Amino acid sequence: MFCYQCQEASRGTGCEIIGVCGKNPEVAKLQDLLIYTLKGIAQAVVRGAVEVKARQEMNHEVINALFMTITNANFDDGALEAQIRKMLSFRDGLTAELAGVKLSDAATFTVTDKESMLKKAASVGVLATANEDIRSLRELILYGLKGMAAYAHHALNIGLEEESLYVHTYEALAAMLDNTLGADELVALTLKTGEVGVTAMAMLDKANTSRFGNPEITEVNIGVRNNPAILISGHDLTDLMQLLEQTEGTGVDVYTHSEMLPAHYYPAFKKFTHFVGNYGNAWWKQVEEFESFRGPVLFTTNCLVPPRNEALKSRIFTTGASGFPGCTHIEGDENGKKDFSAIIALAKTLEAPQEIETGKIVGGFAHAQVLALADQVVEAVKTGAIKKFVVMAGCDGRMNSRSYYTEFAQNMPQDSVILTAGCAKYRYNKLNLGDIGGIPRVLDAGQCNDSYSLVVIALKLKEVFGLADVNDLPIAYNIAWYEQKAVIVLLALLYLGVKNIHLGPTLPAFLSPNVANVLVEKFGIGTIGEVDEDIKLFMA
Ligand code: FS2
Ligand code: SF4
Repeated sequence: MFCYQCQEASRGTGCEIIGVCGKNPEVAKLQDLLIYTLKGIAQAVVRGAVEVKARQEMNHEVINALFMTITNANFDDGALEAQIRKMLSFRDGLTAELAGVKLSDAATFTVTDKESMLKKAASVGVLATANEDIRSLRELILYGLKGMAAYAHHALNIGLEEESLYVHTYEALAAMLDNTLGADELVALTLKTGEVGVTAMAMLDKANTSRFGNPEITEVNIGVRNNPAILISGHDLTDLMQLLEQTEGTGVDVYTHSEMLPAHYYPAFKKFTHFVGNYGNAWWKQVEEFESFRGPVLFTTNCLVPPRNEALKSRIFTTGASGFPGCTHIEGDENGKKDFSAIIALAKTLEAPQEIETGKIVGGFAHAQVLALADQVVEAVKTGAIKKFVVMAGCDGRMNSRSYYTEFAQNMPQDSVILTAGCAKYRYNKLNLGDIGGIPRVLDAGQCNDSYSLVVIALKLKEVFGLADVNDLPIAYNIAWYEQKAVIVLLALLYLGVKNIHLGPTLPAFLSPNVANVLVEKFGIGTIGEVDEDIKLFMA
């Protein structure tokens, strides 16, 4: 196996024996073959000038397949094998219609069983591209597509989709098989991927807010009640809605974990009195927090950490693109309806959660809420009460070096405000950093996809202050990344012209020195250093 798609890639270069995330070589190889199969489909679509709009089912499964390969989403070899077979059948149905179209191996290879899949996978993974710069750009685009696919998947669950996203996905995946494309063409394709990333995030924002209302300032309880309960993690709000509807009146409470926290900010979820609060912290703390929670856990997406014992495994359920062998997976019917009765029945037999914290955290500062406070915010900037905003969106992770973000937040000057989204917030959202004239110093917009809200806010401020360039605003970008959704957020920001983004705690292993140089020279991308020095730099 070779994988270097996330920030925790072994030794900062790549996982080769087993993933730091727990992904085993078999799963890694099946994911490689699944991606290769998608490239074959994409080539057939592009070369055969296939009408994308007419391939709804295939489009949806391509998005689902990409999502399944995101870090910490799916560790289930059986599910990946089944998805490869499904995609091969789409591919073969498609190529059968394209007589005379010249296609390469990705569109024509055959496998019979898992063994032949693993054999084939060995020659089609990341390292199959020999030139390290081309490989770097191809993987940068691919990881952006994976992140975009996750957002598109959530929007689709609410009923929204955009043909242009599928068209770009096919074009970009097909381009990865085209050895005539050089670095310049791939850089252009990278920015184009950022553009469709903006489209995907805007679409998901529209889907979420039209279905669940606009997030509003909310105090979220972090303590517990004395009822049996279910913990829901991941990002999918339609799964949460179904779980809340099915648990209503059963005596079973529901709590969010990690990236599901922002669900509390939406009006549609507030009506459920058994939707108690948020339990715990970012994804990587689940190892200990699921023990003390004591009830069942439902994963709607990543980030899943492989459960260490059978007892915990029996309490973990997965749905959507997530999966883990031995954990019960709940499929939806053709209308997306899911039956969570097994989780509810199990919850009733288990103890109430053990309290690990008490109090409240405040969030809900997505674009509509912040724009409703725009006069207050603009006034605070004009009077100098707020001198700087620092966008600290992105992901949290296990590395000790991420304590940088806590220290950074603690030591920022009192006249500065953090804009956040994603699970990165858990490094500082319980610090009680105070407020500036009633505006909290940590403004949480929501999940990582709600970084879109931060962009909307920035563009609005640019307009209000009559600035020509978004980079002239008093906003600095200190983004923490971990998995591929942060990659699409980064590409989206680059596409929108945002410069001088700092990315930490380390730069991606998949950036070759030359590609990293392009990002430094063209976009002023940097990494992080010492907290004190960085604060001086960001506040300048
Ligand atoms: Fe956090 Fe994991 Fe949100 Fe990422 S829970 S690192 O999925 O997408 O962020
Ligand atoms: Fe390693 Fe990250 Fe890939 Fe997992 S996803 S195998 S930790 S690089």
